[in-house]
Amino acid sequence: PTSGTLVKALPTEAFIRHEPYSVETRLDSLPTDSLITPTASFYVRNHGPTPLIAADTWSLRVDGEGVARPLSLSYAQLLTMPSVRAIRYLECAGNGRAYFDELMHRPAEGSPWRDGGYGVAEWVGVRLAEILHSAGLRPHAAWVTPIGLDDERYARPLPLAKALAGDTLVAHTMNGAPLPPDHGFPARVLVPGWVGAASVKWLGALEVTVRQPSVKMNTEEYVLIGPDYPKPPPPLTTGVVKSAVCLPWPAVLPPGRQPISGLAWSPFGRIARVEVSLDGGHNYRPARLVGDNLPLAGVRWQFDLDAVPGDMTVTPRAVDEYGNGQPDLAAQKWNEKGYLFAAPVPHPLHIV
Ligand code: MTE
Ligand code: MO
Repeated sequence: PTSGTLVKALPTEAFIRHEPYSVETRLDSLPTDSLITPTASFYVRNHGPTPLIAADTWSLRVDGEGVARPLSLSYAQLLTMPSVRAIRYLECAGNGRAYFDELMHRPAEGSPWRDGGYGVAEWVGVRLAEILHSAGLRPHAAWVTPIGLDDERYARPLPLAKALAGDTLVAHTMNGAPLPPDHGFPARVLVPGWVGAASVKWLGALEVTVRQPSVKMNTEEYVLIGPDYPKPPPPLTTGVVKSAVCLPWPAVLPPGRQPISGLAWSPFGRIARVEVSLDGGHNYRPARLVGDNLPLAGVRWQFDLDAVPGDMTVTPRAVDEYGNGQPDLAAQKWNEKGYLFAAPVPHPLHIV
């Protein structure tokens, strides 16, 4: 049986939320001297109530036809395994969904997120590879499906190569503390560079199989449905290069010269440059990169704005070290569920 029977038996008071909880990081409220999003400000995206799981009765089951020695790890065992530390961002696939409607005038289904479905944390965890190897991977193993202990048994299959990648983790620590319940206590998967949906929280099992299991999160949700995408709709994997302005929406600013700050990030590596347009995306000028610039985490940028009374927009766009950039709005593909919005966004400013 799955260790998750424990959760099913909990009374409803055990949930710290009774409705699916989704909140954006307020990029305008982040400390500017660090790339790390404080845990209390880190966006949350839950499909159901938050389970509150007791660490002392929790276990992680590793089994399936793809492993020779199925095993079960306790929380104490997980904590004593060799661990790695990684500063990585998570971003919801639906981050920026509001802009399909607001900028492309083609609404998409789902919550109208702007840019705050993004956060950077310092994670500590055990390499998923280390756990899989200790269960004895069989030669024909090809898929690893992490399964969550939340009500709907949230699951997202990972191809073996991605599961074995060096920084794919079973994370137990976020910004120096155990994961809070909303972020997956006692343990979650972290799949850097992939959409947040791949980073399964409240991890209860890892099932290793030869074929790709068919789960809702790969066939119905987190798939790209639209005229520009093949059928059947492909599941989402890698995220997109993004940039955002760290100001309220809209921002009210005084006239005069002043620094405007923002963030940019890439699922492939480091950001190489950020440019800013003041004419809605026709002409761009370089912005300065400031502070840490970390691969698969992000960088902060700054731009000196000469603000004149009236309405203005600031539109950033970023390019990473491999030349991956943001598509023009005209090249942004639309999809029904509003995933992977990547075009530059004109951020509205009222100068008074
Ligand atoms: N894992 C489980 N078990 N249940 C969920 O609802 N939501 C996913 C993913 N992992 C989810 C989950 C989605 S869509 C995202 S974007 C990230 O978790 C959000 O992680 P966070 O809430 O820690 O920011
Ligand atoms: Mo998400």
